[in-house]
Amino acid sequence: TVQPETNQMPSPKPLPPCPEIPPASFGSQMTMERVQKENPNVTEGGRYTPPDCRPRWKVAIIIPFRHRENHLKYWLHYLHPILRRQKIDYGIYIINQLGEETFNRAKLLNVGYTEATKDGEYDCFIFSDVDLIPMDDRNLYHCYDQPRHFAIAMDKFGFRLPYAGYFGGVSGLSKKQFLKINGFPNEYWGWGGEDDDIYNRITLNGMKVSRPDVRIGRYRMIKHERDKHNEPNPQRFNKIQNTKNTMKKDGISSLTYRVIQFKRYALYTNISVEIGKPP
Ligand code: UDH
Ligand code: NGS
Repeated sequence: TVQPETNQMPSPKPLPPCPEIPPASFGSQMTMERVQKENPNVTEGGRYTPPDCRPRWKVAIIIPFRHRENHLKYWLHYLHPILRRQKIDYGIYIINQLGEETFNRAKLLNVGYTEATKDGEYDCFIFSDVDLIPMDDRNLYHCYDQPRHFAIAMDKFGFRLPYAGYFGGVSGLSKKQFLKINGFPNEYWGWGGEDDDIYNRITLNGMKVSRPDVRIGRYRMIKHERDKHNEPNPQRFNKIQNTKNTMKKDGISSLTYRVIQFKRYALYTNISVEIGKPP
């Protein structure tokens, strides 16, 4: 009789049991190397153009940024594949506020518009927070005949608009729409109100906000603590009452800043800027 073959190899250690609660979906385990491997057709600076058709839009995606490296890895991991599937031509621009002065989201977005315009022939600008991940591929990242609000149903608001005039999170304007409202305000230092000011600019200039269906405009926000140096701005309530008077002077027409570093990485272009401090 034939003896059963004996295994000469030491028997492999059994795998440990899987954790009862699976690891957090936005932990710290994502790496840029992995995202790069997943997106081989994205070219230097985070640019992409579909290989098989003529894109209808050239979209600059602009992200206001400071000290959110971990969020950025996840944003790139989720967004590059979604954007590729949407068959648009796009480039990713991270606008990094240098120093530790009060954060100024809207001014960084103005910088992003200006720098992207110098870098490529974009006709559409999408402004996205670094911690917002769309959940539905049908939420199309291009421009519309009215300024677009994309992030209309965030998980933290129970997948509903928090108020009718909400324009925060992710929004998009064509070049023409952006210039019509003189861009965004530069004078909102700290948290809050700048998105409401932009909403006012849009309606005061005879436009209205376009939005996707509430079932499509769903987002997950990566949970985080309040950032340092971005405290709620106590002037915000007064300022949003005055958009009509301030928008003509304060905007893309009055923007000043200094680029300290312009660097193309594999998955995005990083522009580090000095934008000053509150008066
Ligand atoms: N941002 C940075 N760094 C900062 C501040 C803001 O990168 O230090 C950017 C980032 O893209 C962020 C966006 O600006 O997504 C908007 O930031 P925000 O602070 O206005 O908005 P968010 O809703 O946080 O992310 C509000 C405070 C939440 C406190 C929750 C406590 N549990
Ligand atoms: C409003 C803020 C907006 C902000 C929105 C959602 O009250 O800037 O809440 O905030 N406007 C003013 O403060 C005037 S959130 O819940 O995401 O922190 O976008």
